Amino acid sequence: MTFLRRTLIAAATVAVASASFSAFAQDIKPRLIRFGYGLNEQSNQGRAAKVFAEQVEKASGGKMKVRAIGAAALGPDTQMQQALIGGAQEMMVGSTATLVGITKEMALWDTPFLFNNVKEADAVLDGPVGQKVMDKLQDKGLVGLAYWENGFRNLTNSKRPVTKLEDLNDVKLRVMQNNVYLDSFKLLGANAVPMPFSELFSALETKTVDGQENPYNTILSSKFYEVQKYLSVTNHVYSPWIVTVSKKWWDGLSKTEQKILLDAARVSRDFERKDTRDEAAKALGDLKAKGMQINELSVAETNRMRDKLTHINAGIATNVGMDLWNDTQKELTRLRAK
Ligand code: 2Q2
Repeated sequence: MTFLRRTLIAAATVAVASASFSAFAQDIKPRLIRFGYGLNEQSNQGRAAKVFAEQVEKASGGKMKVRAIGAAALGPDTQMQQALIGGAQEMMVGSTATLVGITKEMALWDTPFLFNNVKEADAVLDGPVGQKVMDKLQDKGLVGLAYWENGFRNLTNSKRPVTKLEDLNDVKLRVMQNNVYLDSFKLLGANAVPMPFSELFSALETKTVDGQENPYNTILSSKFYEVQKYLSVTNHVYSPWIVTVSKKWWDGLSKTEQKILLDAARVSRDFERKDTRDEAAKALGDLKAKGMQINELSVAETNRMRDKLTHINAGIATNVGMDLWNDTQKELTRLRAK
């Protein structure tokens, strides 16, 4: 092929691409999106934030730029939420548990042992119940786009292996800033202390707290194995993350721009869930290799824990509303009958 011919073909390709693009190009303005998150860049949260950024840039022909800012450099979850509400920051991903002070319905996801497996979690979160909870954010100045997976939470501490509830008695345990978590671990006998995630590593290191609970992925990526000896497999609750947008800012976007963000949130969600599950499947081996001592809980002890925690369900149901609570139970019964 001659040089001229190659050049002509290249020029024609560009022309076709920009013609199909220009149909909606005027709907896309140059935008800078600050997308904050709390874990580090090497975490499952960081990897998925990168996928989100790439998707948005690709779909907007490079006009919408996402600056993904991790490690709570824009502040812990609660601070970023306020920045979104005020319009000082565009987007974030964080725990649903830290949103409960803004949207009480989010406490539904804090219900201990709500989901038996990730299939149930995906079905409920991506179904009508999950959407209903997400839509509640809009009255408070936030728009929810997708639920990502944080995962099933497990207990670590530096004092002793927790094999029975009594082992928790004098353990100072960091929990998220959320009353359901606070009440749950008090009920289990621990000395529960609410604290933002960004302060957790150093609190564990200095023994300000003895323990914490998070999915395997986070125990690995945040290097908690350096300051925690014991891991007890409790799987006491499934914890979602949620991608949110400042409503103030969102309302000024065109439909095309909004769709680009929603689609990218869903693409990154699918990537993130798979990535998280792949990592979690190998994580126990990795954590053992890093020196952690891991113990399972006996069926009898797991049942004791479940029974105790059942006592807080009535309070959650009242707080999120009986209709929402019953819809969730109905949906779970339907899924389990399949
Ligand atoms: O224990 C926690 O706080 C974590 O499970 C969350 O992942 C953390 O708060 C993230 O939302 C930080 O972005």
